[in-house]
Amino acid sequence: MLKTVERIFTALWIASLASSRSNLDDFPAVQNKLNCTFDADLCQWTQAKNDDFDWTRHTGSTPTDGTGPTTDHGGSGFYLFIETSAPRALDEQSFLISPFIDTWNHVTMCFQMFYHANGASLGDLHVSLETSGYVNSTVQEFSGPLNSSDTWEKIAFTIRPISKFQISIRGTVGNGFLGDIAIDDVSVAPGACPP
Ligand SMILES: *[C@@H]1O[C@H](CO)[C@@H](O)[C@H](O)[C@H]1NC(C)=O
Ligand SMILES: *[C@@H]1O[C@H](CO)[C@@H](O)[C@H](O)[C@H]1NC(C)=O
Ligand SMILES: *[C@@H]1O[C@H](CO)[C@@H](O)[C@H](O)[C@H]1NC(C)=O
Ligand SMILES: [Ca+2]
Ligand SMILES: [Ca+2]
Repeated sequence: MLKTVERIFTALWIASLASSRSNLDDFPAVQNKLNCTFDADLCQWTQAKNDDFDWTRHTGSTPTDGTGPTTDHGGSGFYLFIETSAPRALDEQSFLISPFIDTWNHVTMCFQMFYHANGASLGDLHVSLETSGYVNSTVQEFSGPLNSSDTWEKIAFTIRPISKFQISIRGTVGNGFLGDIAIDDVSVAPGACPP
């Protein structure tokens, strides 16, 4: 009797291990969840609802002269930006959130994104990797450096998640309407980011 129960539990344990292994995202699945040019849509990224406003998907120049890009990073597609004209106010925030990624512990990958920060009253751009589960905290983050040149700049940081995670991109409104901050071409590649 005991032996049978033991066997059943062992079988159940092996089955659950096998199913949790097959549920993990392999690297192509991770890229499918994170890579996005924003040219057609937001891919699998979503607009947070419990924040102050949404990212705007746009092509060409932003509506306000003196801020924002004139084209997307690719040259003719779409990008996302925070429109900082009225009714936006100082320190309001918008979050773009990736799907949850569940992959092998300590898998190393390089997260890359382009941003454009041009204007006299820029707020802040903050990219963070958030874990879920036991600890609800930011484990890796990137902030700025923003500057006022009319160019697309690259952000790249190495990710080594220790559990299920998602990436959150936060744009914050600065002190005025010349603060459009744009993002484009989010992607992830295997291995650490090149130095
Ligand atoms: C974890 O973060 C989420 C999203 O910010 C929040 O809704 C939730 O309440 C947090 N949970 C805990 C235990 O802090
Ligand atoms: C802005 O970015 C450009 C391109 O990377 C760089 O050459 C320049 O030094 C930066 N300016 C400031 C003030 O950080
Ligand atoms: C994701 O982006 C990486 C880096 O740019 C690229 O090498 C890879 O082919 C892309 N994968 C998918 C599924 O789009
Ligand atoms: Ca684009
Ligand atoms: Ca929002």
